Amino acid sequence: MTEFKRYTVTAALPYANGPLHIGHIAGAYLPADTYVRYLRLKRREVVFVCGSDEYGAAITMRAKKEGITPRQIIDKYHTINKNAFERFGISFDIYHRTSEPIHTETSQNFFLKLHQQGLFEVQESEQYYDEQAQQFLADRYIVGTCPKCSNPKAYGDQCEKCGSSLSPLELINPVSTLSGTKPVLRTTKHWYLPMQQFEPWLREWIVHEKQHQWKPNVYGQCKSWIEQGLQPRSMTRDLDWGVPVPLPEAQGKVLYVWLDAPIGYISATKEWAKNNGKNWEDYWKRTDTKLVHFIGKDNIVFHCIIFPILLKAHGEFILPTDVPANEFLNLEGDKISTSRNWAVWLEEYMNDFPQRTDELRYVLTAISPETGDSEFTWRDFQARVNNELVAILGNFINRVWVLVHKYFEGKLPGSGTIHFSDQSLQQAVEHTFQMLQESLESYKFKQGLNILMDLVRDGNKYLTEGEPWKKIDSAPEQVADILNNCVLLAAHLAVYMQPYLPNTAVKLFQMLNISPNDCYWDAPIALNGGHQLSAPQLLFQKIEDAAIEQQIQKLEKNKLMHTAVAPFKEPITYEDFAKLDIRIATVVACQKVPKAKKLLQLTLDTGIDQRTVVSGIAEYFEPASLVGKQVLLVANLAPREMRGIVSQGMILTAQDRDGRLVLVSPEDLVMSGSQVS
Ligand code: B3M
Ligand code: ZN
Repeated sequence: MTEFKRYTVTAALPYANGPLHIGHIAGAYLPADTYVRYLRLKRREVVFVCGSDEYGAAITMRAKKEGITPRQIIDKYHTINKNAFERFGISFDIYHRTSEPIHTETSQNFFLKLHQQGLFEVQESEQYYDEQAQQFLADRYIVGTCPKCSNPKAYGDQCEKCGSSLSPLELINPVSTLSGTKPVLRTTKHWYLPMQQFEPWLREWIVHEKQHQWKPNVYGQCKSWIEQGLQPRSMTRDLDWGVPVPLPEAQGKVLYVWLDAPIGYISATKEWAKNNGKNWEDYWKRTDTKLVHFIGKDNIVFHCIIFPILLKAHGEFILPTDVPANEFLNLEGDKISTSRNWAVWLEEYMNDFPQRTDELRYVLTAISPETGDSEFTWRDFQARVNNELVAILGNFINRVWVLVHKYFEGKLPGSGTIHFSDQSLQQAVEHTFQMLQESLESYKFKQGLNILMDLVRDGNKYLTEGEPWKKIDSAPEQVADILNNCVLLAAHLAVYMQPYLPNTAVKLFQMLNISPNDCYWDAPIALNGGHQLSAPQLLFQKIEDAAIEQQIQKLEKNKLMHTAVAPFKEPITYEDFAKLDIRIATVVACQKVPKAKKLLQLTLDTGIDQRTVVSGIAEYFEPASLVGKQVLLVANLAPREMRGIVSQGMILTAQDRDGRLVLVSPEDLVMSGSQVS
């Protein structure tokens, strides 16, 4: 295996078009941060870059929705997200922006170099144009019927119902979301990356080099892309929001957002290097640098196929060594969705659970979607915090500190350097060190966390079985020995937990009364007899039922507010409406229709006649409960026969979100036969 001198670690640049939720954190930022904290503990040279992705249709669509400019959108969400990451403790070395001039320059130069090499194929093609809005339409701006599953709301690039990726030309009945009109085809010119030319190289690189190195979910996606055959992909767009294409003949065109965004990692590194006296090229152009991209699974093709092709074609850059992409995190049985507000927002979590970022880090790692989709539930969150962090980790440390203070006034007994006198404890520590390191190096963060917690369990067991409270009078030497072993174990835990639980580690170092700077991954921990420990503090507190109930209720409320309602029907004229004769009628009798589960037979007094109406509401009403009620009747509906009964009209009901029907009735009693208009 290659020895790397330095690390360039990137985390996907979030679109600056909305706030962050736990799915983002679990998908990319938390594993990246855990990894980087580990590397720093190993005293490795590392830069950790991220920033806002500020171009593309994702931004312009949001701006349109909020009724403000794209610039206002990115300023707003860049600030919000940068602060949220900081508050949560994601330790980027820089959180940059793709709207910065250094990024424009970097991505334009990148494009120009490829252009000068004659890489791009310039092609004219027909693309959808909105004549009313006077612009070409990004794929996302076009909706229509999916040719594969008939979903009427498929986007120009993808159908979210069946998951097929589409091109706008495949949509049936395309409509522009800008103006609601039918777009027309117009000829336009674009610069295409001939991806197919790179297929043999890509095959060699991915199939031969990465097959056993990359995670199966990542490798699998790449392989299937290659197998399907690579197509030329346009690297320019007709949009007014983006990095301008640096060619005189490309007036009014911008770079494809998936061309400029990954270059955003490079421009962020440049900016960081400039501010920190480093040479950015060391981080991007030297083969002894390990480049690692942390992303979610929807970004795999861009980071494993398209960006590497661009880097390779450019010629001066290294390629990613690893792309440890995660799958998705679901929430309480449903996909996380920004538009439906079905999410736990990072900012809200931090407000509702102040000073409890490590708790969320712990749980999100414990349920990390490393190999498949996984799920966050509030009950599980509570259980893991209470039964693991509080009951296992917090409890061990607390017991040890209380005992050392009780028996030895908080001073480590004895003199000289403390070593493990218990063989099996020493072995457990060594084993943890090895396994944890292996897990972290291979992006198995969940596994690493389990190994760490097992060591805490070993500590608890050792303390419980040692029973120092029973021996303090008869064998104080033995008690001293047990507690020294426990404190030494705690000191190791403080080091090993740092990547996962950085704030808890700080507290533990305070309690140990040693500086975290003196302890790093490979350094032996020196504790001496006579060393004074600080007073115990509680590392974690129980999460109460009420707090969890409140979160669940908040989600439920959102669900109610965001349940999809049917779209409006085609407009009608007043004359159309006036044809309906809707009357108030009073139920005078009601009975079930034999052998028809859903039907009730109602006798209605209309003020003019008494008539029979059959209605499909039997599942929701007891017949007797309806007698005397007033209902709305469509009185001039042509009679229809159902189960041998002629129904003269129809009564009006409304459907609840769970499909339940309720009667629509006048608020006050009115005369039967009153017209409704
Ligand atoms: N902004 C997509 C996303 O947030 C995109 C990532 C860019 S990484 C260079 O899913
Ligand atoms: Zn579909």
